[in-house]
Amino acid sequence: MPPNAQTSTSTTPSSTTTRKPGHDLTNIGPVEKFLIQRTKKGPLCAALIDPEDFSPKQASDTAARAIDAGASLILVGGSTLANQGRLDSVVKAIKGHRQSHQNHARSQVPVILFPGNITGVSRFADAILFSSLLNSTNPYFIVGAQALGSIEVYKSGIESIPMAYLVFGNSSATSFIGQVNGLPTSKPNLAVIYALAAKYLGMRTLYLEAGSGSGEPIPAETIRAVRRIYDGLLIVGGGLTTPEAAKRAAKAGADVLVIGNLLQSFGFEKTLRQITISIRSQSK
Ligand code: 1GP
Repeated sequence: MPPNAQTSTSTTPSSTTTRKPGHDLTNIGPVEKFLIQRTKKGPLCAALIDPEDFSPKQASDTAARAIDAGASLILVGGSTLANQGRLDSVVKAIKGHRQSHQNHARSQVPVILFPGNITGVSRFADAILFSSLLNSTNPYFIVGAQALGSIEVYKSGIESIPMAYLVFGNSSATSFIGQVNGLPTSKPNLAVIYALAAKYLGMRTLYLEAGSGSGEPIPAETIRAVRRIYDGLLIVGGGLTTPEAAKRAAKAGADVLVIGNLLQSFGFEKTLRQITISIRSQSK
């Protein structure tokens, strides 16, 4: 952590600050390494907790149940999150539960921020998907929020994973809030040119987002087309609620499948377990 990280009120990092893994452009941090190594063996399932939908206790219980059902990472965030204190409480609850548990699998699972705005930063997380919403029409979501939020990331010392975020369609909360020019699901070539831009800009992770609760997950054809030209970590989410849909996405080349909405349904573990088993069958 940088000197005076927790006490400084300055927004200017000290020039004498020692470099830490998360701040070094040439150094990939431990969480990203973990993801790269694990996804080399096969696709992973991420459980997405939106602090707007869960109390800290519900979040930690849900995360624990998701891990027991086979989730390999926990994402925390949402597009309408306004209360950073709530985010801190949720992240702490999930990590506290995880660390106090004897179950080795649970204690190994990283808790990663998936921010929709500057309120999405918590120093208690293991890493942050530091993302740019490349197909937003508003520069705030491409780089403005990132500049405003960057100092909190710096001060916290948490690992930053550079990510391009691409949103499909125009009817999700994410597309509305992020003011996106939604990518058409039926035009894989448009996704491909954005994915190439992400690659050439050095973004090591790419998230194809259909929108939470979408009735139309990202088509396999689009994932396949992007996979052909993008060799970084490929995350896919939105509307993945069945083992069949998850398997299609994994088979098409997704490295990480994000499951959000499903976690709010009673007895979600059964379906989540089927999902994690079905994507494991795509092991490389
Ligand atoms: C939303 O991609 C994620 O940002 C997850 O989508 O809630 O539909 O699973 P669901």
